[in-house]
Parts: sequence; structure tokens; C-alpha cells
Amino acid sequence: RAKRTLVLLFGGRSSEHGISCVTAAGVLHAIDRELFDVIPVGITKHGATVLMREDELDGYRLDAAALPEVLDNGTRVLWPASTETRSLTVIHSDGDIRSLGHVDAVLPMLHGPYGEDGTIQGLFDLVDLPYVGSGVLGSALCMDKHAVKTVLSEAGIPVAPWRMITQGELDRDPSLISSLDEGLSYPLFVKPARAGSSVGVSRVTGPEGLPAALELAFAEDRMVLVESGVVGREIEIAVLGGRDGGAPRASTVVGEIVFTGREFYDFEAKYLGAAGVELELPASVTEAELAAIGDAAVRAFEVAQCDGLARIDFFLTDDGPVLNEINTMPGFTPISMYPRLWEESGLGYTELITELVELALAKRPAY
Ligand code: G1L
Repeated sequence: RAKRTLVLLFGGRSSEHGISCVTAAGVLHAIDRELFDVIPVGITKHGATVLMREDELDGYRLDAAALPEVLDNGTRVLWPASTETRSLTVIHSDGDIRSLGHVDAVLPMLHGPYGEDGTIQGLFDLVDLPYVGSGVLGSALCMDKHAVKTVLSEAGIPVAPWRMITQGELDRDPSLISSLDEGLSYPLFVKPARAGSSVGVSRVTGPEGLPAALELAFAEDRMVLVESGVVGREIEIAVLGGRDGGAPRASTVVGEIVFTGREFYDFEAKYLGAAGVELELPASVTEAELAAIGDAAVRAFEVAQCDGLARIDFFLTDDGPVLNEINTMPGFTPISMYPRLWEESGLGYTELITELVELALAKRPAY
């Protein structure tokens, strides 16, 4: 079987630029080099696409103290301009223009806007370049909490009760705030529809806390959700598979976010290793609970039009699993929840990456 060439695409215009670089360095290290050649491509914080050397990317792995950054002075790379060739073009600083040769698939490792939201997936669809992960609609849906909850609840998948308000509605009628909590139960969570990593999210214990929480959330997006807090354990499960590469399947174990002092799993807890939160893996659930979570996860994956991979987060309540969030670009270092759930299910990190690329290669064109 011929060796394939992969583009590892990392960095990007998000707050998690540095985490993406570190993750890419780890993936570079783990990729099966018997099967795949790798072209590392970085996106700077300003959105420029630059060619990286493998040893440069490998250096990101060794730098533990400060998070690395893709430098703006790098050699510019152009994506294919047509469906005729799957080849990247390099523009050297002396004006020389050269082809980088054939590319089989892209591994996008980008968080948030312009990476996780369907925009870059659209760029690849336009030129028939296969890529790992969800397509345009699945990515865009899962990025938007109001859109995805609307689709999931319409399909009968339990989600926390919520109400939505737009900046325009609030501007026209500020008194709407006083009725926002109707039908909901405190504590409430106020969230921007489209920010990742818990940015702009607050926990509100009474009506007096709503104005400040709304202001914080509207700083991130024009649409805000007000959601009932759900009482339950926070359980996460991994889904792997695709529309064209075999049916999606759930990991055979689940993980749990265990709170030991923090109110919720915020940005600091997730990425800065702040105390007060621990990951338990495998989490202890009954066989019936595991089956209910796995079934809901696979169904949610299909309903939200995910592809390739997703980590799906639930509240496990006395009445069963309530879906909290679908993450189409989950944390992906060897110690992140998603790869560890597969490791515990018998699929190692290297094999997981190989399977994700195989799924991308098996994908038919978007239309
Ligand atoms: F390998 C995959 F599946 F393509 C993959 C790689 C990286 C999936 C998800 C991620 N996640 C990240 O890179 C990130 C969460 C660190 C983005 Cl900032």
C-alpha cells in the first residue's frame, strides 16, 4: 500500500493557538511513519498560512514552559485553487513559486473560529481535499449551542432546558431580562452561543446576577443562552466513525470530570491545570448507564451530522443522560480525554490517528 502524504494543520486564530501547536507536535511524534509522510503547516495568530519544517514543529513539543506560536515571518503556503490537483504551493521570499507535491489528506487541528466552525472545512470541500473530522454543517452546528440544542431536542435527545436571547432583542427591550428565567431553574448558566473553552460563561444563582452575566456573554457573541443547571455527574464519551467509513461507534468506557472545589469546568481548569478538577477514567457507571450514554452519543453524532470524531459530554442524572456539548475538535494530546477513552477501549494513540486518516480518505466528496 502506497505511502500517503498528510498535511498537519495547526495554530490558528484562536485563544488555543499554543495548545494546538503542542498537540500537533505530539501527533507528529505519534503518526505511523511507515504509512504517512507529513507536511506541517501552521496558521499564525493573524491567519497567515505558513510552511513549517518537521524539526521546527518537533521543537514545540520540548518547550514546556511557554506555549509556542507560529511565526508571522514564515514561508507562505497556498491551498489548491482547483479540484484538478491536490497539491500545495509554496511562495518563497525571493518570489519563487513551487509545488509541494501531492497531498492525500489534511488533519486540521484548529480550535474555535475559522478552524472548528466549518469555514476551513468549506475551503477543503471546494477543492475536493479530504480532511479528518466533521464537515461544514456538522462543524458549524456543534459550534453554536443554540443551533445544536435545537436540532438535538427536536430529535428527542435530552438537553438542559434553555432560552435564547439575541443582542438585538435585548437592545430593543431591556425589560426582557426580568422574564428570561421563566420556566428555568436556578442555578442558571449564561453562555454565548458560539464561544469555546467556557469563555464568557457564568453561573448565576439568582435573578440579580443575570444582567452582569448577560453582559459578559454578549461580549463574545450576538446570541446568548440561559440554561437550567442540571444536577448530575459530568460524564464524557468518545465517538469514532463516519458517514462513509463505517458506522460511528462509542468508546466502551466513559470518563468523568470530578469536582473537588471548583464550581464548573472552566478554562483554567481545562487547560491551565488549575486545582479543583480531576479526570476519572474509566469512570464507574452501571452497564445500563453506559449503554444509555453510548446510544445517545452515537445518535447525537448522527443527528448533528458529525463525521470522523467527536467527544460528547453528558450530565448523568437520575433520569438518564442529558447531553451538554458535542466537541468536534476535542483535546487531543495523549493525556486528553478523547485519546485516553480510546486507549482504554483498546485503540492506541497511533492507531487512533491512522483510523481517523483512513476515515478521511474513505470520504466521498461533499456532494
Ligand atoms: F487527529 C485529529 F482527529 F485530527 C484531531 C487532532 C487534534 C482532532 C482534534 C484535535 N484537537 C486539537 O488540535 C485541539 C483541541 C488542541 C485544537 Cl486547538
